[in-house]
Amino acid sequence: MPANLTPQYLAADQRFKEAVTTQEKMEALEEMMALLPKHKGTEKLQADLRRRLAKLRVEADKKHGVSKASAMYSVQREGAGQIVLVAAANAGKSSLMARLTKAAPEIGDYPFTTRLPQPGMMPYENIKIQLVDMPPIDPSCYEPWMGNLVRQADLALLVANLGTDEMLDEIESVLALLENSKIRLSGQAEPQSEQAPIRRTLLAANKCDAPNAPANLEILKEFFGKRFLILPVSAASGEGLELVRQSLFDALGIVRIYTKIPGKKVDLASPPFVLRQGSTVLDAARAVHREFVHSLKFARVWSSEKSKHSVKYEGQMVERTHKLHDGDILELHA
Ligand SMILES: Nc1nc2c(ncn2[C@@H]2O[C@H](COP(=O)(O)OP(=O)(O)O)[C@@H](O)[C@H]2O)c(=O)[nH]1
Ligand SMILES: [Mg+2]
Repeated sequence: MPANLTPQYLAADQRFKEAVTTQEKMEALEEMMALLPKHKGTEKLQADLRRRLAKLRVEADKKHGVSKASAMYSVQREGAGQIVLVAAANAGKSSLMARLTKAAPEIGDYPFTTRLPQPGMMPYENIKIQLVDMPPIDPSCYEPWMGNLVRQADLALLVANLGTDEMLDEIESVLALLENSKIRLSGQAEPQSEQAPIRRTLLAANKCDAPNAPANLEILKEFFGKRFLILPVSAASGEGLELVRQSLFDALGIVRIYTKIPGKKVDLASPPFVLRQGSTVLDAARAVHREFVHSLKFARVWSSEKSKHSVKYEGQMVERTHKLHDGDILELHA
């Protein structure tokens, strides 16, 4: 090292050695280049710094590129829950997606029209639920990001094609591919296991309008009726769509809670707070405002006309630990 380096240069050199991120390293190197006295004796060092900086820039670009790609294959959660559609090619995922949401996915009677995850919002009464259309789960195009999306979602909608005699093989193949990625689809909300995350799943039996559909539906029930709730549906005719919508909401395991100000009427048209089933008054208070967690003295509960719970509440005082039901109206007293 040349002898005439300033203390400032040596400090920057020290920062470079301690830097962890590429960004920090690049900043330290740039500073060193600026502080380095430019003369014959430092030419080799100048060249060395330039080379190191160039290498880091390439590294940073690469990293940036990778993060852009992974962003393309992940879906920002929105709404009251995230549901992924999984199926072999041509089962009618994209057609169902178009029917249930306002998204406009590509639909084709040739396979593999959908290459990226396509989110769309499904309205359900006064809330919106996110559906994510996916490329077919097929050995020829399966990629790890698809499994990751299924793993991260709240629920999966497995789509069977009642219009083909390959129906069972297709379903088996989808289940096997996911299980290879350590994801098990199950009709039950089973406890999670370490080895294979279990994704709760409903089975949509699509194309129930097809000529061979009744026979195939019987076969499907025989093989998968115990494992999954089967929902016959037709994206083409619209038959069964309402039941799919309703069943997806039910399986998400969420409750909608309305709040009212003491002495005022509740506004059931305003968006509700969406909480997990089993949530308590305290959980709802926390969702309304963090401060309530400390200041909450008591609460009153009413059942709204939207409530399907057998017990009707009419303003009873309840404890913080009281469990809420879908459609409940809550008045919080601090
Ligand atoms: N008969 C009938 N055809 C359907 C139905 N749903 C989708 N299709 C057709 O099946 C083909 C594949 O549909 P698409 O939604 O692209 O399937 P994806 O590959 O699972 O996304 C298209 O030709 C659709 O028109 C249905 O309910 N009944
Ligand atoms: Mg598609």
